[in-house]
Amino acid sequence: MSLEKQLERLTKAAYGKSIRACTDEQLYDCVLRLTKERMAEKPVIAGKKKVYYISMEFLIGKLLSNNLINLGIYEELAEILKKNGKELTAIEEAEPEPSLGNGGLGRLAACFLDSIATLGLPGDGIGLNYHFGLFKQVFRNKLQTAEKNDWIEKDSWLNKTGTTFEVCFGDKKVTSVLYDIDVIGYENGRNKLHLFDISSVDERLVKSGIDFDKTQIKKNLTLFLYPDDSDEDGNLLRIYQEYFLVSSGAQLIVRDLKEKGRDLHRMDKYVAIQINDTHPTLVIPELIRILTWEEGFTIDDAVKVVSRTCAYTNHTILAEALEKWPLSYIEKVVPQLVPIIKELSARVAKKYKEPKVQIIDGDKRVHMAHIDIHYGYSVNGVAAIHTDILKDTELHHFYEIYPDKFNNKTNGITFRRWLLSCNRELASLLSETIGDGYKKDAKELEKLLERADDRKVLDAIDDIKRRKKAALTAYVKEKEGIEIDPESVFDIQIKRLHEYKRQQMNALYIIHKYLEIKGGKKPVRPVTFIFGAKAAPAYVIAQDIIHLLLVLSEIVNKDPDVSPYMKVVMVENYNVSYAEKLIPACDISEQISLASKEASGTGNMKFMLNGAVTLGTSDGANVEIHELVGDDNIYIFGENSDVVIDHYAKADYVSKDYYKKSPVIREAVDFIVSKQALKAGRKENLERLYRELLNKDWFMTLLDLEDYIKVKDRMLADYEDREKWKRMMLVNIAKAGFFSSDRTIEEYNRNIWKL
Ligand code: 26V
Repeated sequence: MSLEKQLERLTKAAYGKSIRACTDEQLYDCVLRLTKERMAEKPVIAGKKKVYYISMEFLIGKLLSNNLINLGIYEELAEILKKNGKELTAIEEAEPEPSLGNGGLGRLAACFLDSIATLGLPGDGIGLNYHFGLFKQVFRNKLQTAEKNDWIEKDSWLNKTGTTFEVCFGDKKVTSVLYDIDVIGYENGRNKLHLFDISSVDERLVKSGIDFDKTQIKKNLTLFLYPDDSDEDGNLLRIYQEYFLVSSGAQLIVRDLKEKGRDLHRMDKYVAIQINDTHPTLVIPELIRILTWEEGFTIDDAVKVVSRTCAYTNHTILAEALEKWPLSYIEKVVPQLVPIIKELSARVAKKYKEPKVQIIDGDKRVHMAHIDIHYGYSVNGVAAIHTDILKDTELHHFYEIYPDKFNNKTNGITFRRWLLSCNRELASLLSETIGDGYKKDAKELEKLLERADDRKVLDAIDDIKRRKKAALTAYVKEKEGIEIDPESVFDIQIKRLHEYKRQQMNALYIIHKYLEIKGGKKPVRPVTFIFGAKAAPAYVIAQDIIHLLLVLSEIVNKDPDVSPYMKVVMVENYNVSYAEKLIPACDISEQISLASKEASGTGNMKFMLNGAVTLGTSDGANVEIHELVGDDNIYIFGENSDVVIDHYAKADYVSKDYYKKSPVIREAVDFIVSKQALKAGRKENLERLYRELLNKDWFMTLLDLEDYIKVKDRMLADYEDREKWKRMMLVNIAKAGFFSSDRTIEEYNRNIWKL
């Protein structure tokens, strides 16, 4: 049936109307159904061996545009709608965003599913069907507040499967219900994202905001992504969620193997399980439990085959982010796993005396990553520098025991979403200039280098940037009520709020610039500083940094001496959909984490692909971006990871010394508690932040501030050399091919999964 007929049939059936007579919301509903019908026709990707990517988060974002692109019907549908007086982009706005992840880790999982299907590899995601995704951020009195964020409508991408499993928490039994979302590869077949839900979930448990009774597990288990884990009930709920995920997932995997008549003793020949950070680690003891209790395996056989099946990805070296659960908590939630964990721990203790590699430590805490490393066959970091740090310092003792398990898989992003969908103009220009090949083989972007001196191509890239900046200007006006200058330089920092990412350093630069302008030193061109960031509700200093940014936004934007030269915008409720509008419009990509702390970053790759130039530290994937584009096409500043790691080892970083030494630093830091700032903001928050910077500054903001100011100023000056800048844009786009998640997935498959 023609696409138009199919859509017409759907609008008639659902609303008794023609396409033309439907509202955008009604059309979204019908286009959703149409897309799902088309996806269901795609063949399921099959093969002898399959990977299961198991993760507590899949930050899939809106799916309509991507699915249409991958099905190859985006343009045709847009045409049909246009003929009927409708805009596909307006219809896309009606889709709610499934924010089933916190940030990079969850978004990576979503990009990977796209690439696995695009490469035609058999691979499914296993996750949880949170009813409320990451909280909706609302600013009140220049402070972040959190509201619940629902995304499941009557019709959604979820398909009911009819499959259920029983999950036992000790002698408490609950029912796990499986929903599937189809994952279509770009011009390829279909895999699935399996999302488990608890049958007894009750949304009425939510009181105001995101508060709910954390003890009512049967009602709350799949209500929220990452509940506040600052108290014991929150921690226990987190373990309930983790076990619910892995038990449901393990049962699904075993059922699939048995249905296909596979010998479970050779499970590793048919299945690879990629464990996304330590959150799903319990899948290891759970599989061992199922094989020994239900399938008659000896413990030795079970341990052997599970260890050959599971592989672990580490996503952070931050100690506070590495899960260490008190054994007593696990005992409370899943007592049936405790003897298995103890046995796994005892086997390690018997073989290795080093305290740092034990599974259960002296305080009776279970180190989840240690289970993964001892009882998995692969351990990978997510960027070259990150993997090196794991080998050399954080996991050095493990590296000595298992050198062959360690490997690097530098992260990537799906170009379907982060270029073809979010920047259709740039994608068409690239097709005209170098052909369509880059869509399937991202390395072909390098062909663009041959045109690095071609005026027409350079101007065309610049022209697209202008159009994207104009579009963002209008959007920011509508959403935030702030007027920005589309001719200004757009300097953007969008990512979760965390001290190690150092949004506070950017804020200090803004203060510095503000004071310079007040002192009469006007920049040649205005600058617009844009931020987007959510902070964990219990993370106090992060809330204070958001407060400072909102205070600065008011002070700067309302000051008639300054606002013609600079503006500060903190966008509300930054999410994937907002990112898709911000990234194509960016000139300066802020990647300023303290060296050694950002495992990889993936926003840095998205910006580069869309022609922004990076201002960054030698951290995470910035290091590889630097290697690819060369010194002339990136702005690197700050101390490197060796120096930083050394400061931590010697505990010799004293922020106050930097404050005392430098009048520039002093002036900027003091402004936080100036009369002017205290008038616009809250004393409690600003003073706390000020004290933190002076007395602690754990992530060494002041260490790099002067260099940051210097290099950022140089970068802004270079922006005025328009020809030079355009060339930098082109080189960044041309070199971004390495960061396609297709490349990352090919590497995972070649070295780890071997599908
Ligand atoms: C978690 C937590 C939990 C509470 C305390 C503070 C804290 C800080 C960081 C984290 C991050 C956990 C893991 C994670 O999300 N890692 C991110 O993974 C991305 C995909 O590999 C990578 O690009 C980011 O650099 C890395 O931070």
